[in-house]
Order: sequence, then C-alpha cells, then structure tokens
Amino acid sequence: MKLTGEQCDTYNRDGFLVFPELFSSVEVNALRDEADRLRQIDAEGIFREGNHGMAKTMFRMHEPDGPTYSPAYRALSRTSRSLGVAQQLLRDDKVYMHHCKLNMKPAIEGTVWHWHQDFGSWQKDGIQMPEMVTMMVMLDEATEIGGCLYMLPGSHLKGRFDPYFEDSTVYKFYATPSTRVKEQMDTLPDPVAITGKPGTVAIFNCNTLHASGHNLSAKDRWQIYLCYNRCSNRPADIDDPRPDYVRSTNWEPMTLMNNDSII
Ligand SMILES: O=C(O)CCC(=O)C(=O)O
Repeated sequence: MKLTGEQCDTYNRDGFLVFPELFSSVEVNALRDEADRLRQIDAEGIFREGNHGMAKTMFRMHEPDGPTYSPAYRALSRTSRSLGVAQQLLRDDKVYMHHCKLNMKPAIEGTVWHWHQDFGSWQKDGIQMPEMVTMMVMLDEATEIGGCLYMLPGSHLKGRFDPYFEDSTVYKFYATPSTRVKEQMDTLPDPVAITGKPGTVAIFNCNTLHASGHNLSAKDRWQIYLCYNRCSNRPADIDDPRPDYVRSTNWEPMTLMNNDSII
C-alpha cells in the first residue's frame, strides 16, 4: 500500500490520518482470538486493572522469543498496510518497532489517558529525533462513550512540551501539563474523536497531542498500537532502561510480509 500525495499532505498538516476498516473482519477476528488467548497467561508485559484484575495492556506480541508472541501480530506489524506505510512516512526502508502493545480498555472500568505526546516517554528512552510513527488498529468499534482516542490536529508542529510524570491514573506515563494543552487548544482546530468500526486504523506522529477518556460503555475497547522508528534513530544507551517489551533492543530492519499473512 502506498499513500497518495494528498494523504501525505494531510498527515503532515494534521499529524494523523484515519483509514476506515483497513483490516478485514476476518483479520480482526484472528487478532482478537489471539489477544483472548494471550490475556489468560501470566507474564511480564501483561498489566491488569480494575476490581477484577482484567488485562489492561499487553506488550510484545510481534517478537517470536517471548511468552506473549503471536504469529498474527508479527504479520500485522509487517504488512504493506502497516510497515510499508511507516517506511513511506519515515522516508526510510530500515525501520524497526520500538514497541507493540494492545490496550484493552475494559467496559465501565477502563480509565482515562491524559493528553500527551508519545515522544515525551520515548525521548527518555534515549531516542534523539521525534521522527516516529504509530499505527493504531481498532479491534472493537471505537466510540466516544467507549473511550476512543482524541487527536489535536496540528499539535505535532508546535514542538515538544516538557512532560510531567502522571502517576494518579492506572496508566503511569509522561503526560503534557494541562496549561500547555489548553494553550494549544485555544489556537488549533478542535480535537477530533477517532471513532470507527473494527479494522479502522489511525496513523499518527509521535508529537501529536492525543488522549482518551473513561470507557463508560458496556463494551470493551481493544486497540493495538504499533510504534515504528528508523533504525538510524535507535535509542542511545541510557542508565536504567525500561524493559525490552516497551523499549525494544531489536534494532534490525523489519522485512515486509505478504498482505494475507495475518490469517
Ligand atoms: O489506548 C488509549 O486510549 C490511549 C493510548 C495512548 O495514548 C498511548 O498508548 O500513547
């Protein structure tokens, strides 16, 4: 798959692009079945939340040497619709995956992600250049009541906002101070709700401000995140790096797989 010039212009202007139902229902079902299998296991790289200890996030389903491995997720990370688009947007054929994760925001209990730029965390991983792209794939219908993502168009062009460590939520991560977010909201177009049917994809820049709310609906909201980086932009050595499942140390270029390899 190749993006058109117009799609590239939209990505460069807004900091994100949405592709309705880019993956088929057969592919989505295969990925859901695998997620269902993996969430039963107890492994580093699977985090739980809520009163019932439900899996909230799992990592590293794309690498064959770990407990959370799934061939379907490896294939997902390497199709021309995922890796091919990342190579095009990063203008480089040598691309690796910083991490792959599934956020399973459970019905009623799944909670907020405050506004943030992903590069806030990735810079602390030792990555120098904010030139990374993330592909989000919906495994459920994403709705506003169900805690879909929101993107702030054009925010990736405003540079980096010094993050703070947000530890009041279940998800502890580097978020953007609310004063800075409000300043940007005063001047930029309104946030866009990234809603869609299962199989819908959003690709976004690592400096695009994004957030999501509580899942108030009766349905789980499962979304995969594939975070691509240029091999030449791999992290520098740092003290006390995060574990491999979230800061990959496999910096080999990924190779494309056939489009039908997920199923
Ligand atoms: O899954 C979500 O609702 C938000 C996830 C997110 O923003 C992130 O992982 O950076």
